[in-house]
Amino acid sequence: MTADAATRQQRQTEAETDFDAVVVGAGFAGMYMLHRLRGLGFSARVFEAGSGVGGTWYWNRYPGARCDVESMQYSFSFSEELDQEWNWSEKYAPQPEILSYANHVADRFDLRRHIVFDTRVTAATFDEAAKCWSIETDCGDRVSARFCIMAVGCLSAPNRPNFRGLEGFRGPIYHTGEWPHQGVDFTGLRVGVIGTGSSAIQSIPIIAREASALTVFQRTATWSVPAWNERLTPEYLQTAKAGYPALRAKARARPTGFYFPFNTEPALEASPEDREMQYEEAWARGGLPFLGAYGDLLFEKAANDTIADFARAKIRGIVKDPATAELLCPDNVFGCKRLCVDTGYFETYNMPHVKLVDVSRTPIERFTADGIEVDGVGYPLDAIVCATGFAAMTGSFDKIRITGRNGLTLSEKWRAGPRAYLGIASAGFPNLFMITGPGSPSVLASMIQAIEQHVDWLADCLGYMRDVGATSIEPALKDEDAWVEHVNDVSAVSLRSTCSSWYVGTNIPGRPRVFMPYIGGFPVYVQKCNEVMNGGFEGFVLEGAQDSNAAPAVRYTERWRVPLDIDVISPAAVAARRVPMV
Ligand code: N01
Repeated sequence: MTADAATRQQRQTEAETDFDAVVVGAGFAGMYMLHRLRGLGFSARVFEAGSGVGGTWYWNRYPGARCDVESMQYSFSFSEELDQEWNWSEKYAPQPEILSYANHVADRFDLRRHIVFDTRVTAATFDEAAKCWSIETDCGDRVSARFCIMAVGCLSAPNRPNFRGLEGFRGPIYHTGEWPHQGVDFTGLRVGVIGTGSSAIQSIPIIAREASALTVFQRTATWSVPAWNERLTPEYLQTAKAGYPALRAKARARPTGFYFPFNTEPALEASPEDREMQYEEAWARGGLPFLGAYGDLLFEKAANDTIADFARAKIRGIVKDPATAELLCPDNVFGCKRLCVDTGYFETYNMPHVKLVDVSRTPIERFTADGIEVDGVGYPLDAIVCATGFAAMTGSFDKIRITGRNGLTLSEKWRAGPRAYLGIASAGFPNLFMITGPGSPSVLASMIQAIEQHVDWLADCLGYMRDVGATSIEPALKDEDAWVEHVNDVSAVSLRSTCSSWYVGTNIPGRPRVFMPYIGGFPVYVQKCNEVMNGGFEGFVLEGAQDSNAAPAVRYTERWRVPLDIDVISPAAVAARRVPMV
């Protein structure tokens, strides 16, 4: 029997079956959720649109794709054996290696037989009488489950701007977030790249090496810090693995969910000479930790100006053509949009066949058969790469018709911005959960740690519901409202809320401007989740529980009960404390 036929047969066999849980998506979130559900003895089915596991790392195969959180930390932490047996080859792992890791996890924990691939969930409808979800797919499946868990990813719905004349372009158009699996050979081609976010920053230097001409269309100049990527030696791995449990514990206590040196001193209290030295040292370490040079950089504009000036000077020092250098110098808050981490990005503009086109004042007018037109000037191209990002945080939910109580759809409820208690569940949608949903640290923490914490919390929650015989759980509206307000309040104290970015949804025309992730810091958030659980799921309404006062058995959440140590908590958490916790 072929693999396709086997999948089809499996789907038919399963079509009549009820599950305790259906999980949507087999990225890191879906895989770990499945592992925990199976460990608790729940029946579960995962539906995955792709042909394999890995989520983001399955789809984003563009040249140069790699993680910008160090690989030793961008990995699951739930299994000490897994930590010890896997060897990362580089400081920042390339996409194929992360995908291999995802496949290794799927095999090691025997996950595949519960996953149906090549199948996209199209609808999920709550049956109020039966208190369960009916889930439909684009392959005609219809299954029911007590719990429906959305593991759909924060950056999984590609943003494809509807440029005029798009269909008339003669060459291929690629999106970095849905890259062809067989790869693309740009040798000798005139290539256009639209966008200068993380995906573009990583792919541009590599595409430039192949293309005969490369034109980058930039709407907003980007802040980027060198990665200084390197191979990891066996000695390094041995030492790092010996200290793995301690590293994991330190990471959990950090606002970002991953560990790096962080100087909590304010930049504004340092002398200009000391600041320069501090920035040089942080630049030499490179990567996202550059923002840890001082504690007030994302809270005081004057402090931010000092790091912005330093980084602009670096760009001017690298890029030889002064006009191009000026165009590449951002004028917004440093680190306001997601900071980029690069290898040779700015240097690429010194290559004679690479051109930068400013589309900030005069946007891309249209695609023609032969290329792109801006301000009446035609740029002839053989291939176009849209590195235009994603409908972040809510885009993947919008693709599924999710209908809760009284026929209300999630899209309708979220029209003015997402509303979810703790970023885990939304009132009116009982037994529906989201992993790293809007209102949780998610994209502002290391994704895998954020995922693990949510999954562990959910596993304990579902275990508790079974222990006390509860049939449904959903947030109380007043607690959800208070949490959403708190998320907004905290975001207002950070400079990150001041610019237009996918954090606030404004990268897509027409979307409401709402700061979607929770910026108060990972440990502050974890503490809130722990308190909610300790309090018998405070802020949630449980139906059908025989003894709802029974203390929840903490099976998996225990490892997230890290002490809140103010010395290691960033200004994000300190800022959160300026606003009363709900
Ligand atoms: O997307 P982006 P991305 N005309 O939204 C431009 C994660 N990630 O895929 O800034 C012209 O950042 C847009 O311009 P502007 C990471 O969290 C991680 O690069 O809106 N330009 C912008 O320059 C990251 O932040 C890794 O003015 C248009 C670009 O397209 C997130 O994913 C690697 C346009 C989109 O940038 C998203 O990154 C990759 C238009 N109509 C991604 N529309 C690592 O771990 C959009 N743009 C390293």
